[in-house]
Amino acid sequence: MSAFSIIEDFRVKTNQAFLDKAAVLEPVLNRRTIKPKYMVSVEEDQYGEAVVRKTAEMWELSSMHFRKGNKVVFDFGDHQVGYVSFTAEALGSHFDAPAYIRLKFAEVPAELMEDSDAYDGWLSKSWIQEDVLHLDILPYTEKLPRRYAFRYMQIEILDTSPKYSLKLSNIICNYASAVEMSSIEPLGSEDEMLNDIDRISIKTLMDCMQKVFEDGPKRDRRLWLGDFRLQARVNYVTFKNFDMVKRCLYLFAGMTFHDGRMGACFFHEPDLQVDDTYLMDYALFFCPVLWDYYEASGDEETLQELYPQAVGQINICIETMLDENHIVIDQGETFWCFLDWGEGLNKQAGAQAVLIYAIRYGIRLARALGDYERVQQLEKQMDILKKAAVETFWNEELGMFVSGNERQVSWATQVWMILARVFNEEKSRELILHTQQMNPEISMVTPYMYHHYVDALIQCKEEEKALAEMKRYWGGMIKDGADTFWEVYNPCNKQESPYGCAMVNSYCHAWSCTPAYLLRKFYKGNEKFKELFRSVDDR
Ligand code: RAM
Repeated sequence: MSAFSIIEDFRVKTNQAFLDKAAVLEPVLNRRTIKPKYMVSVEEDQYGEAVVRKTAEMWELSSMHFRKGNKVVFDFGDHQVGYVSFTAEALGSHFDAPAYIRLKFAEVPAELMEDSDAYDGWLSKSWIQEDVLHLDILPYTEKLPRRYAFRYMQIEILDTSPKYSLKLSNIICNYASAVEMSSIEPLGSEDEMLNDIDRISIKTLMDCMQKVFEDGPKRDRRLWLGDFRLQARVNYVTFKNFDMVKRCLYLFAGMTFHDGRMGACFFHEPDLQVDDTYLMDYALFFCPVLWDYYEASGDEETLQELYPQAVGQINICIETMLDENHIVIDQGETFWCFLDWGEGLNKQAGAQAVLIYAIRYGIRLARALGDYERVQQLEKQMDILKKAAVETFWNEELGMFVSGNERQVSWATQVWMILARVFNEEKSRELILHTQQMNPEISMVTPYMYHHYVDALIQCKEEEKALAEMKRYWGGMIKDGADTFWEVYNPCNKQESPYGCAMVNSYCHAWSCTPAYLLRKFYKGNEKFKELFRSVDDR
């Protein structure tokens, strides 16, 4: 199902002072020169999986000559985000025709086996990272103007001429990120799998931290509120780059829909623009993002300035999105609330739960500012919404919450009702265990939703199970070759894509970086999990 929103005559409300604050906080990116590690071949095995084999060392490149039909794949050894350059020379009697080459950049090897002409998804094909170049004069150092996200770079020689062959050298990626990973202390677990999961999570976040918290450096390369909330949480236990969070908060607050609703997504280039997409859950997340930021940074000025807009998102939902029974009105198949990319997922009950969840943070914000009238009002609203949620969505017979007219049972609905604390801890625990047992057909397909599931398990004091699920899911991605964590991962369907074709899936996606947060916040330093971590003396 294609999911986007286009508003003709889109009107925005701008707070220039906020946008100016955000502009001043634009980071200067750190740059590093990265060279490929070696050359490889990528071929399909009998199961259709990509198999990578090392074919040559980089020093061997100086004696290689490439002609029409030749392909060479450079492996940079890890995921990179940056600007690539290389030098091409002609060897032979005369350089009598331009060199004609095709470049392909891939985050995972499977992308190199795909034929972009066969792409039939609903997102723009322009996200596929390939380019065709004519090199008119050789020797020449090509500095590719586009930023790529990749580990593998393939150069295919479409043509030279019978009179010359190509020699390639100086292949370089100028890596860019707003942060440095070397500043982060390793997790230090006895369990190597957890160390890997943590390290890859942090690498994923680092590659997404550019001029804003990008959702993915391959695609969409922009700031989404839902992704931002999770990225900021991981950032507080790792890079601690408060300025970038502050910048992104002020961007969302600095330009909204004309009626004050916050956009789901923000474009920071070529100029600052809020997207004409409103997602109820994402807008509500402005409350937890602001609270988390205040809690981590102690920046009261920002809290004060942005508080009205944060609680404003709650008010807008209460005033415009509920029916007379205090239930969120289901907007069906339109792109109105996200939750997850699962096919056919009904969002109604989940949206109700996110509203309750956001109110909890609204209360914290109001308390921190001494706005007790608002605290009371929000507490009252929360009780009404919880009661309505149980009355409308709880199905005693099934022992689970249902959603929408079709009374659909999904994982997302249960998880969000738990995170909303609609039930007490014991009943929530029963619910999550029962959900595991029943395994509803409408499952979870993104690391984003899996994060909330693991978070719900932790909230129900099922930390061992949470850890096991984290290892199974994120560990599964590692076993499947992840250098950075992916946008979509369905262990039962590796070709799963919300976009109708996996070629535009992103394989370094910010919302999948949360294990570093969960591990560092809930497990490290926790007595119960002491044996998972090496003591300081052992290091
Ligand atoms: C996709 C991206 C992004 C997400 C939105 C809802 O475009 O994956 O990360 O937040 O969907």
